[in-house]
Amino acid sequence: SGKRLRVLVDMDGVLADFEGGFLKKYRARYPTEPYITLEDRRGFWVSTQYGQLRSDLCEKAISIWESKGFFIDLDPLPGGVEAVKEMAEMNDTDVFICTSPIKHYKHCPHEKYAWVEKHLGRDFLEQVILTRDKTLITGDLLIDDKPDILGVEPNPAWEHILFTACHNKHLPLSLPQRRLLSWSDDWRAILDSKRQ
Ligand code: UMP
Repeated sequence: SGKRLRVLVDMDGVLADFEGGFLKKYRARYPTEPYITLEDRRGFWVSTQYGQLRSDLCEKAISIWESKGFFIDLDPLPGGVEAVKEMAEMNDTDVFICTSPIKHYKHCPHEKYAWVEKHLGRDFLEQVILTRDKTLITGDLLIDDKPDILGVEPNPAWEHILFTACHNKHLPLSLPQRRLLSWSDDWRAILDSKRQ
């Protein structure tokens, strides 16, 4: 009984393989330049770590995700599409995909919608929220691989569940933060823990 559960699910690094897609296209476009393996990734911002490797590599990294085709070509992460479809079918449960587009808006917003249509179906376009400030969106849960989700609202409605990614797996969890290790982990128990 009680009210409906609202789950917000991030896209890059949670449903779509941003890190894998980036590294593959970076190495193809800049085959002689140094790169950072997924094992050596630290910090949410890829551009920052590439800039630390060599200052000019920051803009080379950015050129990859600003290119046409980058976001639509991202592979789904294992189990993510299936989990979101199952979640959406659950009683008293609303699922939204909550994702931040890059400011170079020529391709990214379009391709994020196209990715959802391709992998989740046309009806799922109703569930897409594009925002640069996720603290404004109300929900019970936000499943997201970014460790610090900040914005103008100091007390967001959601509990942030940190989705494990190559760049955050070494971070100590700042209690009481909870993690989802992958889509094979028990996401159903996390949803149940928030139901009234
Ligand atoms: N992004 C950058 N720079 C980086 C890494 C990612 O601009 O170094 C972009 C990709 C996504 C957005 O569009 O940031 C992250 O969105 P969320 O996963 O927080 O929704």
